[in-house]
Amino acid sequence: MSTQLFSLAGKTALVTGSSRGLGFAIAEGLAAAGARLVINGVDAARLDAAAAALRAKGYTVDAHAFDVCDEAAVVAAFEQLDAAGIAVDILVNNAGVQFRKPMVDLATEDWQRVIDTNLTSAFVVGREAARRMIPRGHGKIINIGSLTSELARATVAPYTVAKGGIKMLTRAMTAEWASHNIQANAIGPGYMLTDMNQALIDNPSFDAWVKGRTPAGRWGKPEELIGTAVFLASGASNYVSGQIIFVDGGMVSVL
Ligand code: GCO
Repeated sequence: MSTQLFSLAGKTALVTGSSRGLGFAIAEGLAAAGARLVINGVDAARLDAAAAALRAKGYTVDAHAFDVCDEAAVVAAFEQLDAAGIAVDILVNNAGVQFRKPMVDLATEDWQRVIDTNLTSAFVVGREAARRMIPRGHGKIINIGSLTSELARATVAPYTVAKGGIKMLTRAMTAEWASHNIQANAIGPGYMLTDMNQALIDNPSFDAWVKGRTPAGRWGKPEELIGTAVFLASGASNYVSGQIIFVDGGMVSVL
């Protein structure tokens, strides 16, 4: 099989929330497969450091600091890309936050913030990207879900609901955009070694639970998402849409 099938040469990928963690790993992997990068985050200094690290590896990187929850900022960012002649071929909706608290103690404003960041932003950024992909006749959208797109855990209700919504938003995008040759799919990471999970990693009983509950017997590494991301971003997946691929060491498949 030709490796060209998985090449992203000549393509531009926008990865939201890519100054660190899963987003940074996915962005680096897409660049290694040939993509030009547009990276994003809310912290300009952290984003510039990420851009410098990626450029040091020879990748072509534009950095756009904006809050995916700020619709006006998202629209302005796409207008800046338009003006610069940068067409987004691949969108990775990765930006997200976690907030752990039992629902009986959860303030509605905290619920809403997680839903807005993890789900609504994927709709808004996806809509702006699709408005440009449709006339060009092609596009790839990769929404970052979670094993919590499928399974619930106590104390992370808004995250779980948002990630469940990501799974169905991916199908809704397919329903409306597959006819325009836009493939929308999702990746469902399992328990990954990221800053967002550091409190869990450092908790000996939670660490033991993850290792016991995960058939692979370990936490996942962010770079272990790259292969699935490149597949879904490439011509190898032109007839795949509406799917969520769990990269979770087998957790959602086994009791
Ligand atoms: C938690 C974790 C999970 C992780 C996991 C699923 O508190 O249970 O933050 O929600 O994000 O990697 O994607």
